[in-house]
Amino acid sequence: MQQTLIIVKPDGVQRGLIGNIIGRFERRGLQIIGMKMMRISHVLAQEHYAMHKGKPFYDGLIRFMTGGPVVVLALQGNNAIDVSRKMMGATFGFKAEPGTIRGDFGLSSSFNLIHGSDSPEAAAAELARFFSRTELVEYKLASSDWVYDFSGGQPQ
Ligand code: IDP
Ligand code: MG
Repeated sequence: MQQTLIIVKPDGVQRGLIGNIIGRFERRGLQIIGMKMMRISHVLAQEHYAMHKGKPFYDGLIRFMTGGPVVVLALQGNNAIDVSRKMMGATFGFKAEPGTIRGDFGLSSSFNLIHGSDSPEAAAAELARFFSRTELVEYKLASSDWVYDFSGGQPQ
């Protein structure tokens, strides 16, 4: 089972979309193993978006991500990283397919509602960046026996 880090960005919080966005991941069958509301500090935002430093949108991105509270989620499930990225949709809202989070709620290139890790390496680093070990909760999700076929021992 793979884990990934999701952030409902400040626009998602302020537009009242927290529940809708989290609900989509829940309904898909992904397990929430960590969740909190927080304000991202300047230092944390710079660390999280270090790969974009120097790009024209970088300063605005840091202002955006520190401009209001966010909700961070740790999700677990089969192919959680790829599945979540597909559910988010393309980076720019005006290009994202309907049915995706950005494609259903967004039109902007910068205010695009959600962040999701884009690789196993990024997920590991981002989960450690936003959650302490004790904030990630291990438990059996009751629905998992019907989300996956466990008849062969392994989830299918
Ligand atoms: P991603 O969030 O889909 O992985 P990235 O290319 O990693 O997209 O960019 C990180 C974030 O930076 C985006 O989610 C978006 O908020 C912002 N961003 C990316 N490209 C642009 C741009 O061309 N203009 C304005 N903001 C941008
Ligand atoms: Mg990215």
